[in-house]
Amino acid sequence: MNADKTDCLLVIDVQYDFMPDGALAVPRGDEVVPVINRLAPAFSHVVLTQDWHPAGHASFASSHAGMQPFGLTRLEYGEQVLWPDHCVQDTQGAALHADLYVPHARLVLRKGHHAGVDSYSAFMEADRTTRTGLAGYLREHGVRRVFCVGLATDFCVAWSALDARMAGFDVVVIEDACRAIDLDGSLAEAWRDMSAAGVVRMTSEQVLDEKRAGRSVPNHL
Ligand code: VGL
Ligand code: ZN
Repeated sequence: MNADKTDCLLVIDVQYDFMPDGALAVPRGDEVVPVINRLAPAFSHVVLTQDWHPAGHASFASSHAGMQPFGLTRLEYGEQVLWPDHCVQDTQGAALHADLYVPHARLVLRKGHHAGVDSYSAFMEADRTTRTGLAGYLREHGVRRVFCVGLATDFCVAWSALDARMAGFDVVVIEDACRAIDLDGSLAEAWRDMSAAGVVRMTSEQVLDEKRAGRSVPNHL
């Protein structure tokens, strides 16, 4: 049985607005691109996501009078970090990085398109009710294990990894293929939550070694 058939590489939000000179810059965010380009050929199944907000989105500080980026507010569904305007639909900042080379990616999933609801997670929106459909898609294709990479480790990657666990998948986060925003300790908290949920942390070299050996990567304990 080829273990690769039940694996999916989930490439999260490798978009210009999350690059070092982007609107919501992730420090060294551009460094994930060559790492992901090395990883992707080892996976037959690759899914990409795009943060994809309408102008005036509820997660933008500019949509709330008197609020500044990186502040907190309360929306109908709970606390929301307010961000600079970013990844507005069909803008250059929302485009995938042109150097990302994954020609065999099967699906590009756009998230965060509901004006009043954020979606860090590729699986479930921030209201914790609305599903994106990704879990059903992956299940229909026989995927059992999801490898998460991209931006940002402590927001979209972590929320996607946690929701993938919740949906019953084995989950690996490939740490050197991610970069973090790290807002008030959010990175340490994200790793704590992911470890507690049974998310496995690996390096890209470990994953590529396992793939080359044709062995399956150890699952969560
Ligand atoms: C993200 C904040 C707001 C991310 C997206 O991709 O991690 N973070 N929108
Ligand atoms: Zn966003």
